[in-house]
Amino acid sequence: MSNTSIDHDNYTSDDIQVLEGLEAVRKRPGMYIGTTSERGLHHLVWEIVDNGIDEALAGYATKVSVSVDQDDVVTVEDNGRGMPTEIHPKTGISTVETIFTVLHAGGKFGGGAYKVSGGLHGVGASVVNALSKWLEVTIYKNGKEYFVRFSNGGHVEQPLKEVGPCDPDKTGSKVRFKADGEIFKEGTVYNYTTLYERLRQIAFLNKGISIEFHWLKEDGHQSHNFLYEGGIKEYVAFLNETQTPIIEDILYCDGQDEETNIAVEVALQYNSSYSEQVYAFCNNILTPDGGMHLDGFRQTLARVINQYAKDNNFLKKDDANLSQDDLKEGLTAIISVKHPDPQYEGQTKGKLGNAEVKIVVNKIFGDYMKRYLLENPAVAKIILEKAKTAAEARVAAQKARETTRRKSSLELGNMPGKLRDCANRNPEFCEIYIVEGNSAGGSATQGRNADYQAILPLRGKILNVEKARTHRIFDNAEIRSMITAFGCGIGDDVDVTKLRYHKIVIMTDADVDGAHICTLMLTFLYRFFRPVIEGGYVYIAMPPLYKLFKGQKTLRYCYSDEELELAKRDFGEEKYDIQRYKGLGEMDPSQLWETTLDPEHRTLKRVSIEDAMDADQVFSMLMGDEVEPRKEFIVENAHFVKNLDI
Ligand code: 0R9
Repeated sequence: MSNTSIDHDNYTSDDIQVLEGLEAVRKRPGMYIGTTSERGLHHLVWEIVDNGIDEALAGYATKVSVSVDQDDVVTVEDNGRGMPTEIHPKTGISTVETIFTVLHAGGKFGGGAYKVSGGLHGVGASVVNALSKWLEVTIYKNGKEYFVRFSNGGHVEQPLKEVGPCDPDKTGSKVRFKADGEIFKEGTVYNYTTLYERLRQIAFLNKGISIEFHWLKEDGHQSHNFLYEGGIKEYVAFLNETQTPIIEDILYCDGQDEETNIAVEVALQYNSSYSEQVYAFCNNILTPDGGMHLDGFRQTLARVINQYAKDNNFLKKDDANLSQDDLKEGLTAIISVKHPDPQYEGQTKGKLGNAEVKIVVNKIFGDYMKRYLLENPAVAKIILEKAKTAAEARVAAQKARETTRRKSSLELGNMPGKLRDCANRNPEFCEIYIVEGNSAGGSATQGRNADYQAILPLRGKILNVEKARTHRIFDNAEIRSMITAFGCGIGDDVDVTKLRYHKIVIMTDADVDGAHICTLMLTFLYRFFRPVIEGGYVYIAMPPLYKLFKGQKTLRYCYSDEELELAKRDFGEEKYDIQRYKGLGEMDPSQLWETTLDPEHRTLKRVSIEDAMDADQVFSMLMGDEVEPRKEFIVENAHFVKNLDI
């Protein structure tokens, strides 16, 4: 843990800055947690978990546990030193009350250290308190148990007091809270999968820290303990579970730069696929747009491998270098840096801007990689051969791309034959529905508003992007139609300012095949149009599952089983029939408009980069070479994959 330790010794309660009241947080929660949707709700959990992780990274705790109970009360507990309980000189109240009631109080951690929560969100405990119906803190230290309770947005209800003795060996902090339903209007119900996946990710990113997850809700109790002694090395192994590694080792290095206090960890392995899974993190937060840590990694990998190739006659003196792209094929890697003062750039703040990080990654990863190749010539040879093949394919792809580009110039009239374009030419107002199947495509074309809604029907399944090399992808007619219709280029050439529609809506049947096509589409978009997803331009249409009707009259459309139950309750004794929609094809154009196309009534789910990442994972597994995980998935999800032809 030495490479990630934080010096807390210089921290005194005086450093706490008293800034502003919690009322401001309740007035404009979005300013502090981004959104009050389900995402914002989970943000509260991450804030408190981050504080526990900070204590563990400081070397004082080994465990953080998270529980969610029936009533969506969250409990986070660590076994660290216990939060400070003494009276704070500036405020005259206890330090723990201060950090939970004063905005930014937890903020300044001595300086020179990195607090993982100081990253993208890092708003602190007081914001969680402000947005909670009630919040309780229990502290165990010096053989005593202390307790404080706040309610209604952070008001002290029960000031800190000693409530009894505790086991003299027990130390730690426990925070319990119930999010405030008046702030989180969409509800305070947590999502099992969201919590599970992020907690597992935090455990992967912080080797040796045990993270327990207890889900104590009616839908079935579950407990997990995530503990990875190998950290991101195990993360890479996990990502490659669905792949066939072509080298046995997972390369791993870590180190810290004393001057800047930047800590770097890199793990990588090559597999037999043609796609890459490379994720860069700063202070435990994914940076989807990369930045200096990722640039440093790619640059160093290319530099070291090219040098090795030249030194060992894999490349002749005058041969062109292998490019960074050539080294991407089949690469699975995690780059994780910890920085005391990270700067995030870009519209969505998803890019690490600190230039010094690149230098540190260059040094730490470069030294390691150079030595690894020298000591493992057999592995070096495998990587070089893979990269050389990729370089040849790249030249072929370039040619194919030029041909496609010529064929798909943006001139009007050059649009694909199947595209039913809209009249409006302002992308901001334009939408394109990618529709599964011809009959649904026909209904959608008739039902849409042709001024701003374009329809592109897809026939059959799009090409298996996992197995196909880039240049083959350009041969596929369905894919070419999409590339042309979007108009923004593909892969590294994507320019979202040229995107012809600001809403790309995937519309598939609400059945197994539909889900499969949706996964395929997301994977394709994730691999080749990532900035379009990141820009928030991709949506999934949610067609209704049921119609309640009486004779000719539609009473209500229901978009989920829960909604159906609600409707049944609402209509009570009244007589009505229920139709279950099996596919989009069953709806006539006007119904399709009413339920799925009309902006006034439709439900669209915006696709986040995490959704796309998940789709990509599932997809790799379903399409990859490894049979075992696929079998497991199919057995586990038999109801879902029954008719899947893969
Ligand atoms: C349940 C999640 N855990 C926490 O929120 C948590 C905060 C925290 C902490 C300290 C120890 N454990 C913690 N768990 C701590 C203690 C001391 C000094 N620094 C940190 C100490 O005893 O001297 N703190 C987080 C912020 C603060 N403490 C502080 F600002 F109050 F100091």
